[in-house]
Amino acid sequence: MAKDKLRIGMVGYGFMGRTHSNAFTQAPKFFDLAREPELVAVAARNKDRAEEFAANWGYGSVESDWRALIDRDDIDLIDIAAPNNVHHDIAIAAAEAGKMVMCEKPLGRTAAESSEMVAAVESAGVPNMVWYNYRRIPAVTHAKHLIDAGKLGRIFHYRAQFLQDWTIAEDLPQGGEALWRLDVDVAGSGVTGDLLAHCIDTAMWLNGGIDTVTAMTETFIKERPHNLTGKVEPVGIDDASAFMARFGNGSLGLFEATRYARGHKALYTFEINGEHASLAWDLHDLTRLSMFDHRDDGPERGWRSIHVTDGEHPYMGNWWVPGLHIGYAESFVHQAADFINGLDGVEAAPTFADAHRTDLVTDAVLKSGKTGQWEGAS
Ligand code: SOE
Repeated sequence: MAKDKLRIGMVGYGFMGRTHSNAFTQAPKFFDLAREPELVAVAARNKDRAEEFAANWGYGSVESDWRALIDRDDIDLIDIAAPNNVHHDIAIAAAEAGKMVMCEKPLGRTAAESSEMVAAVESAGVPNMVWYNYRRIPAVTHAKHLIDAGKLGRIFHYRAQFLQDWTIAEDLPQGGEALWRLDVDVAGSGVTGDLLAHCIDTAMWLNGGIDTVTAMTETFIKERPHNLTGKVEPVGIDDASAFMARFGNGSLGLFEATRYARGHKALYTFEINGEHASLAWDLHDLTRLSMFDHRDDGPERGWRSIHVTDGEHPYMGNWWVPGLHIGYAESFVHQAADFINGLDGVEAAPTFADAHRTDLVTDAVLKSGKTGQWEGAS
């Protein structure tokens, strides 16, 4: 029997537009989905680029204004893969039009923005989700299962880093298509909203809510030419951000993100230490989960490296044969599959409300970076 369609309208054609489009294309080939995703239309201001993108990914048509996409009655889901400054208006308009909404992270530039977005999807009663994709790397999902099964016991410590090095050059401009992440008006913040938000989302998923934080933030390059104005303008984003946190379960957190760690391209790592066991994960070796279990026999006790590629590991039974890898792109495929299969009952997280809680923490980090005080984060 033919499945009902899930008709998708995509806003944006950049890096994230590609990861999301690939996810909707691959998901039905590997997962048994409740509905069949269909790439109906893409909206973006640059019509030529949008047409090229649509032809490559198989979208049926192109709109040059996202409002036109929302007005269409042949679209069920609006997927926002555009820069952060437009998430708020698009998500609210989509929800008010009764569309399902998926949004790239961070949900808002601020928690105030995302709280309005949560109110809009909740009052419209539309399914919603934010693309915090790293939760769905099988090794990370496996960590969640081990923690939830109580294998670690009481948790004492959580630490995470997200290190990059692509903005070190002083003459790198800010603003415009590829560089909007450096423009505070568009991005909302620097590494706090872009990179720490991932670490915070995973941390709260694995280890529960964060109550308070104390942070330091720094902008190393204070002025950069702006691609849109042609002038040298002050830089408003944080280039590096580090914070300590107290989790609701009593454990202590240590987080760091920077775009100034020469040699690191996307080194996202986390470690969690409990009374019985510890887990560690590294995005550059993403199929492996390291585990130390103190309950192992003494002479054999040590860090083991679990190759999370077996059929019984999360998501892996849907891919190739045991031992063969999947990667970054597939975390988005899993997210698309979980969203679609969650439509008929089970809510697939992170919802807008979950992602708003991450924005509350990033707001508190940025505030503490200025005040030098501990700040409430929930
Ligand atoms: C920034 O370079 C970036 O692309 C983030 O925006 C993504 O969310 C992250 O997953 C990889 O790095």
